[in-house]
Amino acid sequence: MGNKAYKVVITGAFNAGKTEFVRSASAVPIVSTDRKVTDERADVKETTTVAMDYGQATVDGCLLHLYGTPGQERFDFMWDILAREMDGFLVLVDSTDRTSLTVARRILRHFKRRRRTKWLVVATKQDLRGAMSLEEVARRLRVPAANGVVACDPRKRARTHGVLKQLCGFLA
Ligand SMILES: Nc1nc2c(ncn2[C@@H]2O[C@H](COP(=O)(O)OP(=O)(O)O)[C@@H](O)[C@H]2O)c(=O)[nH]1
Ligand SMILES: [Mg+2]
Repeated sequence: MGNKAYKVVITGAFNAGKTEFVRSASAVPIVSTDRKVTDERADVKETTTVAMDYGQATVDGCLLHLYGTPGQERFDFMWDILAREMDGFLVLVDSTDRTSLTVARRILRHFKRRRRTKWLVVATKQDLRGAMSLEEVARRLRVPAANGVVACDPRKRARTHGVLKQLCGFLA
């Protein structure tokens, strides 16, 4: 008996919306490790994830353990720790930040190599001016069209749960 539980990693570059995603999706208060940004990116946002975000969501009867990663590569030692035993992962992409796609591509490759598992690319900030289309995100990430890129405002629970549902459909 009992529901299935899965470990899902939420990754992506700095400022893509990973912490917001875990926060809005989670049914419990998240465990967060945001600290003051100390480098030149302090003008982009005040705090950044240095170890992980943790939250839990129940979607389609599955309990999902959500682990958000740091985006900055100097904290990438955490990536492999968080990737252990994962059942699936999401790569979040800030649709307004074309320069972040190089890092996003590297992150996608890194996590794909860690474990053969299901993954989705999630394009955030589609509501903002200058956002890339989903097709452009896919092209720049070199993701096959069949794999698809889904749009999501990570601040909205209905949307984050929609994305998790889609991932769960692959996991089940
Ligand atoms: N307008 C808008 N803002 C977003 C969206 N997704 C994330 N943000 C904002 O982008 C900023 C960075 O989000 P955060 O979760 O801290 O990014 P992280 O570095 O990936 O953890 C926050 O101020 C979010 O509210 C979106 O879809 N639309
Ligand atoms: Mg964060």
